[in-house]
Amino acid sequence: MLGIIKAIALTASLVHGASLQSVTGWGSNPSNIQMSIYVPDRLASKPPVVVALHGCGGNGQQMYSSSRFQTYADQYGFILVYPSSNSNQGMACWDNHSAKSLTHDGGGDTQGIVQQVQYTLNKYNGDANRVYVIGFSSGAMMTNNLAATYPDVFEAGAPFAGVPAACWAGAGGSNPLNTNTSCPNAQITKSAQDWGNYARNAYPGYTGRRTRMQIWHGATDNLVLPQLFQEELKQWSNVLGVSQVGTNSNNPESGYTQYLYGDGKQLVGYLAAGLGHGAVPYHESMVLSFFGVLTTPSTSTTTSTRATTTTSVLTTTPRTTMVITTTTPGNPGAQQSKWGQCGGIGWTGASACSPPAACSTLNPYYAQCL
Ligand SMILES: *[C@@H]1O[C@H](CO)[C@@H](O)[C@H](O)[C@H]1NC(C)=O
Ligand SMILES: CC(=O)N[C@H]1CO[C@H](CO)[C@@H](O)[C@@H]1O
Repeated sequence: MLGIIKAIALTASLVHGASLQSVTGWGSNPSNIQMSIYVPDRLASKPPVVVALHGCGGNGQQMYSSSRFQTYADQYGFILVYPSSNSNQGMACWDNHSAKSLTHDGGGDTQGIVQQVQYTLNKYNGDANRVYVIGFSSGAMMTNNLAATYPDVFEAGAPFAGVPAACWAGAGGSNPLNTNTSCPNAQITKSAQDWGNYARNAYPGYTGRRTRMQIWHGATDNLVLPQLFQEELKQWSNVLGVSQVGTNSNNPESGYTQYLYGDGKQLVGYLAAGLGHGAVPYHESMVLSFFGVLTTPSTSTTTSTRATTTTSVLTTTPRTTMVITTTTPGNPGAQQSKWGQCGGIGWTGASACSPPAACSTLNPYYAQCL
């Protein structure tokens, strides 16, 4: 009996062989950010690299545990990079407003993230033509900024609840606690041409390939208003040179409206009725198929001896089968400030919010002080 239990425990540890690892020494790191990486046991021979960016108050670990991208990495052999931003006044957000971050090789967060990508490509012999970025909220804003500043690096991107590239430009700071919230309040609206110019000006003189975009937003997002979804579409339709051909309701599922541009391969948007900030699920398989990474690797190399056992077991026991019951209690003594995380699976930080903010469960993985 004991033997069986031991065998099961051993199998479990073999199944979850790969894990999130923190990495140092990956580059000059101009803005003091951090890097974590998830390298599946069974790696494609020239693996694609997908960067996943957290929202304000989060970090790479939280982004990892609040999404299921790694289950697909296990299956398809691509690498995931989870950067963590430098914390700003106790609240870690991405620098989405400064000229440093809004300029190609400007010495800001965008450059640091690209250094993490270069490190990963070099170390694992990755495919430089297959690098992608996905992000939520502040991370979605960075996704747009990365598409503007590094179209040469990112082949496609998927922002969830973001704003157009350079929407915060000139705000001097763009923490949601700031007084100047013109951008997320949709007081900055521009023509497609003007938004396009903003993106192009992030990398003057560049004439190469542009980042394809799949854009997601909740129609009742009252932190980053849904109008910003339209502004993002305007920006990328101009940059990518594609026009809207129509909308399709209940696509990909009930309550979602698809905004289709051209054949949908360059630009497509999904607006989710009745969903607020942080409530739109990542739709990992749609994002990853848009990127084009859900193809079975032709050849694979093993990074550890665990590899032989993982494949078959993982397909039957992905993390997605996790049963979601309650919000993790977290640390009851501490208080989280407004917009910070206050619960969710794997969360061990503060579970109370500084009044008048109250803890609101946005999805099983993420509760936020609102
Ligand atoms: C507020 O921020 C916007 C950019 O988001 C900027 O254009 C505007 O000048 C800023 N307003 C003030 C008063 O600083
Ligand atoms: C809404 C949002 O994420 N804004 C962030 C943009 O970047 C600045 C600078 O790091 C942050 O302070 C904001 O919170």
